[in-house]
This record gives sequence, structure tokens and C-alpha cells, in this order.
Amino acid sequence: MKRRYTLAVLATLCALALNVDARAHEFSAKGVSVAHPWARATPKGAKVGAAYLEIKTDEKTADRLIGAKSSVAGKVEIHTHIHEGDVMKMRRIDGIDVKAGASHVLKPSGDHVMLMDLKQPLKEGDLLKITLIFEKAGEIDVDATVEPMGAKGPHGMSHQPGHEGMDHSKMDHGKPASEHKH
Ligand SMILES: [Cu+2]
Repeated sequence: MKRRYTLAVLATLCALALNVDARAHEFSAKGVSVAHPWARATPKGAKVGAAYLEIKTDEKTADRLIGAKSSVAGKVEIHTHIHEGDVMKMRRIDGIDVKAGASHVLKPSGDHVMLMDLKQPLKEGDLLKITLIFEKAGEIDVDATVEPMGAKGPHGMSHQPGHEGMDHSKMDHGKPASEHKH
């Protein structure tokens, strides 16, 4: 009898654990959810890093990402990449609009959360706490996984098979670019 009870409890715990695990990498509030936040590990001494994620809205919710903060960074900005001739440069933007029922992916060579004045390097395997600030949903706290330097996506996923040869992490995140106004 006792043994059977224990098994039942174990089964319930397992089910709970699985359930939690399935949702672990999605964070949401008021119709806005943030999926698979991740960042790239940074070399020792680097002052900047970048984080990426997917913003999803439900059918009734349009919102706008207007800022972010993290205790590891002195300053956090929202950036995009623009083409200037053959060169890709980062630019600070005021926010990212996400229409209702839409998905917007922040990714290398695209929009990203720029972590500036890093107080410590981002170490592969760490969880990085970032607070995203939305116009309507307010603050959403996420835990970003820190992936290896040069990773092209979360958990080894590559969203950009066509950009294999370009290492933007070195090109524009490794050293403070001239575009950055500190
Ligand atoms: Cu940037």
C-alpha cells in the first residue's frame, strides 16, 4: 500500500516536472510571451554582449518592446542592423512593434538586445537574467541561456544557414563599434 502510494506520488511529480520543463523556456504576461531567450558567451574583458529571443503575441494583443535591463550590464539597449553599402552596422532603436497574433524574432545580424558596460563576461552554460519592458504588458523577466561564442541560435539551432561565413560576434560585438554611443 505504501509502495503504491509512493509510485503514485512519483508519477505525479514526474508529470509536473515534464510540464514545467515544456514551458520552462517561455515567459509571458498579458498576452505577450517571450520564447527561447539566449545570449552569446563573451570573451574575457569584452564590454558588450547581445541577447536574442522571440516575442509572440496572442490574437488580441499588440505591444511594443520599449526597453530592457539586466544586472550584469550597466546599460541595455535595443538594436537593429542596417546595411550601409556593403557594411552591416548596428543602430540603436527606440522599440520593436509586434502586431497582434504575430511573432518577431531577435537574432544575430538582426534586431537584438544589446548588453553594454558588462560587469562580467557571459559564460557559456549560465542563465542570464534580463527584464524586458513592454509598453502594455509591462516587465517580463526572462532567463536567457548563454550559448557558445559564435552560436547562431538557441540550443544549437541555426536560423541562418546563409550567413555561415560571417561572424558578426567578432565583427561588431567584439569591440566597441564606432556606432555605439556610450
Ligand atoms: Cu548591438
